[in-house]
Amino acid sequence: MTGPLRIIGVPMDLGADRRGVDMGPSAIRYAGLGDELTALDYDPSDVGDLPVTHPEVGDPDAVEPATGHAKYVAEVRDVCTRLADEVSETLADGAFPLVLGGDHSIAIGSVNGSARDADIGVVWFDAHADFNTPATTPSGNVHGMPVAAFLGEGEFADSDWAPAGVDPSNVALVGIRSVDASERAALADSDVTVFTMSDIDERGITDVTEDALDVASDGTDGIHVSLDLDWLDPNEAPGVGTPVRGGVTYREAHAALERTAQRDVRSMEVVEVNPILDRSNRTAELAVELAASGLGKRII
Ligand code: 4U7
Ligand code: MN
Ligand code: MN
Ligand code: MN
Repeated sequence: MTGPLRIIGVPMDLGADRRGVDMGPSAIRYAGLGDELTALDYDPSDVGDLPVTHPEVGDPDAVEPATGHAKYVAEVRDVCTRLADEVSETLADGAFPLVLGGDHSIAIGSVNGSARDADIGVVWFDAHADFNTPATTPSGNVHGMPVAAFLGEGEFADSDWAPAGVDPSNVALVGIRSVDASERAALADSDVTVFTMSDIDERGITDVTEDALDVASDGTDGIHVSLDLDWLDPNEAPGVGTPVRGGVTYREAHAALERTAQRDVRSMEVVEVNPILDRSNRTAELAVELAASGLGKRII
């Protein structure tokens, strides 16, 4: 890769319970993202942050699609629509879109934008499956739903949240260790490929990542990489709202992103960094390092 790259901040916290994740884009920039990308020979430009309504202003009870519970869904939809336009324009201009979250609900926008003029695969590095729907969610939080949303699962069927250009057989979840019972059933019925932490224990991170990248590459024009920082063990990445013990190590995370950089990566997002819960901006610094590995940084 290298070449023009556009940084798109999305200070979204409407899809999660913990306030503070809206400061993620600032913390990631402060951790030196721009300089790191310039050192990698990218030509980064920063479009700033998309405007996001504050929770005090929005309507937590808005429910859409019609059944179930999805907090702030109207505001999330509005932000994701604008983000999809921004990502798709960035690609049309020949630049690489790097999206900074914000909670993981923004992936609905990133994926819709990346898939607008292409068939894409998705590699989802996360502790969670993010496969709930408004009817199955235990929390009502949209950051637990983006994969179901962009694949048109359940109440998301026939909605404009599901772009034509993403086939479930090209979606791979990696490092999963927290799955709700309803998500487990829905995943078993779907063509999504799930690589759990146990798969990583048994087969090692590089083999598992290569398989996930194969799933996402098969017959597609490129890969969208979605990195939720709670993918890592909380000892490594304390600044996240929904930590789950037993995540990947620092080295495993880099190894996975280094493999990823060898493939046809079309767009990327780093999400769920919460500076309020962090220690000395450690998780934001990690986000910068991992983005750099995913964009081609090598030790030598
Ligand atoms: B994240 C959860 F119930 N599954 O739906 C839910 F455990 O984007 C957590 O991966 C979702 O951080 C976590 O609320 C969303 C819960
Ligand atoms: Mn806010
Ligand atoms: Mn997530
Ligand atoms: Mn997660």
